[in-house]
Amino acid sequence: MPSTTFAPDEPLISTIDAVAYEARTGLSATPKTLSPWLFYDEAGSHLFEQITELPEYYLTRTERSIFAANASEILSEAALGQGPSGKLTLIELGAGTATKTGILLAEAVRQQGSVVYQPVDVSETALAEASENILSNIPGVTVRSQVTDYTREALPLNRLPDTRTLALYIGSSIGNFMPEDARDVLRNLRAQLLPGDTLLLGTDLAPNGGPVANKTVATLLAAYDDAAGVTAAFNLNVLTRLNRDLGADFVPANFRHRACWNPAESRIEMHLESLIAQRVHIPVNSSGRAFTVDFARGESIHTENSYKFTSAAVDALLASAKFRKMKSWEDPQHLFAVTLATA
Ligand code: AVJ
Repeated sequence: MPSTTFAPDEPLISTIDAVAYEARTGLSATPKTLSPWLFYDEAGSHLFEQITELPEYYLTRTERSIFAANASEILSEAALGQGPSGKLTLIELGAGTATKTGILLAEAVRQQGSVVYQPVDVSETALAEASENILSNIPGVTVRSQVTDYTREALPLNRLPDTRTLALYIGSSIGNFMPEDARDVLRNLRAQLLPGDTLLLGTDLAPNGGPVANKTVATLLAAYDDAAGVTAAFNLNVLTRLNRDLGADFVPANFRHRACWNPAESRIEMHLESLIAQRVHIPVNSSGRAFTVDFARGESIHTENSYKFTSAAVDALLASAKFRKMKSWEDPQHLFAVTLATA
């Protein structure tokens, strides 16, 4: 599918259709659910950026520190087997504003003189910010951004002879998917890569599950329920989005943010819990007809899963998608892992 452009406050009809479809199917299911991609309208993308800077949200800064400590090794491993005149091209799935990627791009420029960077995201505004950041801070990078839902559409892999592609799937984005879906996303990615291309996967590690003590469940919960209430605002913003995009009449103050650890599934769950018994009207749905949603007091909408992996689980996930693990790096506290695998 070709790249599409739209003003952030004026989504494509097809975006509204997708929002309507999610709302109708998710809110008529038992238990009620909404897909996490709905978080990322302009306000939600901005709130997510704020989350990444919170003291409790260790993920972003920890992954950045792993890149900073190991960029040279990561890039040279990924470039192995490349032709003599070839250069590594970096493509990033779900790039967002690409704040951590700069470290890897600067190292790629150091190693090979220049680099082509292809950020892919569903958010046009995030991509615009990504290219601006990269272009003004790292000379030698050519940015080719593309608005694409990488879970459904083909990746814009522009290949030059002799070059290898390094696909970045970082930030624990894979953690949003149920295990089989995560495997399918990686299989789909691998099907579009050539032998010798590589994947760099960033995963948040499970609490005290592996061979070493790393983080407590309390640390994990705080990362998803911060003291300043930014994550609560991020979660509740999905209701504001449904109001705007579909003309729904959610009163966000009638819901509260809840984060919990599900040890059986090894995931953090985010929910929006209805504080009262209430009925919500949604005038637009995917078949163009209005519908209503009833909430009992205490009933919740499950809005996100964020899976946490042991290093064995990362290996198993990669193997299930037929990637071969090359090497992985962790921070000294074993909070987060970055794994390089070949297609
Ligand atoms: C962007 C999916 C990696 O799961 O940690 C942050 C989203 N949700 N705080 C995550 C998120 C609540 C984030 N990912």
